[in-house]
Parts: sequence; structure tokens; C-alpha cells
Amino acid sequence: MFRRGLAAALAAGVLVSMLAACGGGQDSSANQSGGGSDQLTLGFSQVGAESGWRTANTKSVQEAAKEAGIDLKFSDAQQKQENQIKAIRSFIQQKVDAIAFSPVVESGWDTVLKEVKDAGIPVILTDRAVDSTDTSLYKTFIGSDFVVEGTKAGEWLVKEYEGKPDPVNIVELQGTTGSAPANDRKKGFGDVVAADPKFKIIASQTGDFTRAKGKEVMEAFLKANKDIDVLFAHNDDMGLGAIEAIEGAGLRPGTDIKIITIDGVKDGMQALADGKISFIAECSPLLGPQLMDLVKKAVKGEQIPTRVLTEETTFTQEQAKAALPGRKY
Ligand code: GZL
Repeated sequence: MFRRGLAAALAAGVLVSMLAACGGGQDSSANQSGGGSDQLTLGFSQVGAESGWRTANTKSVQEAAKEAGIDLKFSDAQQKQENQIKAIRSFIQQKVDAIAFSPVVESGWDTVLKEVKDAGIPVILTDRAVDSTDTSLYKTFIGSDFVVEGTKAGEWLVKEYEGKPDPVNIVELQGTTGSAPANDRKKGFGDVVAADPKFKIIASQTGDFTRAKGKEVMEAFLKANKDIDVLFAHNDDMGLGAIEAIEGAGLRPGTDIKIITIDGVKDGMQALADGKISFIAECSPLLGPQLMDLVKKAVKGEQIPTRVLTEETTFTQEQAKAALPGRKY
């Protein structure tokens, strides 16, 4: 009787922990190297699958975990903060060794990060940052400087229109509202173009980092504004959607309307090589290997830098043509 009762209780316990792991969104748990008590377990909450960049980032994280022999519990939040918070709570219940996540938006994380800290689990922010003033809530942030990416985009535009006094009408497709890349890219770009009054941002709206929304919002921009000179899109995918809208309006992307984007994914680089995009500031998604190294060090209690900045560059049309053959993503 006792054994049967115990077996039933154990089975129920397993069921509860499995259900708990499904904290909203889509979850997968790949025991990357066959398990074992000394194997590290990492809970990873990903933003979603909204763009080519995100897909490449997920691939980098999953491949690096496998390479590092880390058991990865992966959760796709489908771009919803509540799903990320549920996933993080399920990771606590599963007693993972470390938690890493890319916060879909900057705010609203202190409560759940305090729960993780109280559970004694190290947290690593990857790709995007949070605006928590309590930096003890996470060990480090590995990702790009999005303000610099926006600045690079603005500086290219200023150079492109040097010596041309006519007004330059700009429309802007912003990333996900409230996300660090959207806030910071807007700031970096806006601060540069604000220095010269000939540059006017005549419309600015979120396209949520997706092609579909980028196309939809660009169609609205085109209907409302007859003389658009430049599109600044916070990522390639929205720029690629906008290209469809521009061509649908009988205009030539890259010629009638110059397009500046950020990321440097293969489809964006191809559009740049084809002259439909005019300039790309790179944002590397290949964070996986460095992330796993940081996870191992954090779990061991080793000192790690509080900020790890990713290396990235920019591309003109000629540079894109040269880089495309060897492009990893
Ligand atoms: C930037 C990343 C952004 C990309 C988009 O690090 O968070 O999210 O620029 C992606 O393509 O959707």
C-alpha cells in the first residue's frame, strides 16, 4: 500500500513539475548531453520568434548549450512579458543552476528577479537589458549597445546628405514598444539627426520588429505622406516588409526612398546588396558561446564582468556583397 501510495505521489510530483515547466509560451527541454548529476541546467526564456535575428539567436544559444554540455530548458515567450515571468518562475521550481533571458521589454522585472535571487540562482541578461536600478538582481548583461547602433545609422544619413540643403523627410519604424533596442536605437538616431534642422522625422510608429507589421505601417506612412525621402527601420525584418509596401506603391526602395536598417541578417544583407536597402548597422545574434561561458563561471561563483559588449560593424552595398558568401546568419 505504502509503495503504491509513494509511487502515486511521486508520479503526481513529476506531473506537477512538468506542468509547472509549461509556464506559458512554448517550452522545450533538451537534455543536451544525456544528463548526469554534475551537468549544469540552464533555464532560458527567449523573447519569441519574431524576426530572422531572433531565429539566429535561438540557434546560437541552443547549439552552444549542446556544445557546452549544458542541459537547456528553453521557453519561447511569444513576445509576451507574462510568459517570460511564468517561465522564470517555473525555472525556480525546477531548481535550475542558472537562468538567462532576453527581456522583451525593459520594465517590470524587479519582483520576479528578487524571487530568483532569493532562490540563490544566478541570472544572466542576454541581448536586451532591464531598467531595474538594483543591479544585484543579475550577474551580467551580454549584448549590443543599441544607442551606438542608432547613432551609426544617423551618422551614415548625415554623411549621405552632406552639402544638400533641402529638407529630408524621414519616417521611422520602431521596434517593440518599451524594449531596450527600440528605446535606445530611437535615441541614438534621433540625437544625431536633431543636430541639423533639415532632417525631419515626419512619422514614427512601432512595427514590433516583424515584417508583416513593418509592411502594414509603411503602407499607412505612404498613404499619409507624399514626400518621404528616408525610412529608418529598427531592424531588417521591418525594413523588408516596408520594401514590399514601397514597391506596392510603385516606388523604388533604395532609390526613391533610402532605407536604413539594423541587424545584418542574410535577407537584409541581400536587399542591401541589391540596392533596395541603403545601409545596415550590424547587431550580432551569435551570443550563444559567450553566454554558456558566462553561465559556467557564474554557477561556480567566479567573478564575471557586469557588462559584456558584443563586437559589431556596419555595411554599405559593396561591403554587403563581399560579406554575403560567408554570412553565418
Ligand atoms: C536586438 C534584438 C532585436 C533585433 C530584432 O538585440 O533584441 O530583436 O534587432 C529582434 O530583429 O527582433
